[in-house]
Amino acid sequence: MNSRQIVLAARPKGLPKESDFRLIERDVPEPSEGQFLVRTHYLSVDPYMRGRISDRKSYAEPVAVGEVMVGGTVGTVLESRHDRFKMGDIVVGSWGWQEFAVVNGDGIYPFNTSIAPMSTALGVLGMPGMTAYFGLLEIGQPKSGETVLVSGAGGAVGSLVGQIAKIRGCRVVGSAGSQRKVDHLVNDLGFDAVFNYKEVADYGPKLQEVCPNGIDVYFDNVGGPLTDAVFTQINLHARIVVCGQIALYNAELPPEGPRLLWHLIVKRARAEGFLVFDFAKKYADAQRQIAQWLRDGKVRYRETLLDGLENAPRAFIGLFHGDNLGKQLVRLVTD
Ligand code: NAP
Ligand code: FER
Repeated sequence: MNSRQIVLAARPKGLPKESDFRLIERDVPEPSEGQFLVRTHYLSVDPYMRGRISDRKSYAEPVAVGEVMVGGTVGTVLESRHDRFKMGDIVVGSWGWQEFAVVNGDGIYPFNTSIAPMSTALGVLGMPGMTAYFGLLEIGQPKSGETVLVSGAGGAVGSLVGQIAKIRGCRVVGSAGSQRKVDHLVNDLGFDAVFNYKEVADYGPKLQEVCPNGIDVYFDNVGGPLTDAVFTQINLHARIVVCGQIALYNAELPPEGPRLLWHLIVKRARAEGFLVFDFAKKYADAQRQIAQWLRDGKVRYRETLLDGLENAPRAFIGLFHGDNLGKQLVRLVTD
């Protein structure tokens, strides 16, 4: 049988373009012993993919030009010659931007859709959910009454960070790139204050206005000039959770910003980077807790869907324009 796939056509320079990707058709072999055939229902597009398609050394080899794009996927087993997976199972894994794939089960797990719909395996109950949970609770260590600021607050990670910080009794402030996101975060998710960073000329006074008691935890999804301004507003023993730096992912030369580590000395503060994968052994605990919060109505999530494999490059590029509210997914099959 044939499967459509998206392959990397060229290494992007700066902001990726649709022409950096190509749609092709390839034959999918019959599964042999120990393998099974999966059909992709949803695929994830994530900011980290910008790093995987550049030449930069990373935790994994970059995607080669001509190779299928990497990425989280969820779907159903169509045919199986594997002992642990049978036809009809719903599975989550990382078989990339393709309609069908033959896989051996490594890194593939069953997903229980009685908890939440299949798509959440890539969002609130998936990698972004785990990032928010461990990044905030283990690296940020928020305490009741503290002020938590989260940048990129309208996205998959940021929107959950803010809600978990509210559950922990914090005052939660966010930054996001559109009025629609600001309204959603304040009105639907209970953020205490949110500002549209695109409409702020000078971040210092804005941060003083929205964080009158200073900043105890900064969960940074974006980096760049906003993060520079935050360094000047942190409290004694503040924690800066370095989760993402999306404002810099397309930069061809690293921008030279102000050098701000002085503030860490004066405030005896900590800035710590982390990778979600380091918490893999504890994912099941976090999933149980987030599922409970979903059932109790304490956590809500949004998804932004684009239909059709051919739209995966557009969905990915849209992340850098802020097109998504909540988790950006590509839907290949309607549930
Ligand atoms: P997301 O927030 O759902 O989507 C990306 C968002 O980034 C966009 O919607 C856009 O929102 C914002 N953005 C894009 N360009 C920007 C810029 N120049 N300045 C400020 N904001 C910009 O993505 P996500 O999956 O939740 O990931 C959020 C961050 O966490 C990313 O930096 C990602 O790399 C990081 N992350 C880290 C780990 C880890 O293990 N450390 C794991 C997962 C994710 P606006 O409308 O607000 O601009
Ligand atoms: C991310 C940003 C960076 C992410 C992972 C990385 C899983 C890791 C990069 C590296 O190891 O080079 O959003 O999400």
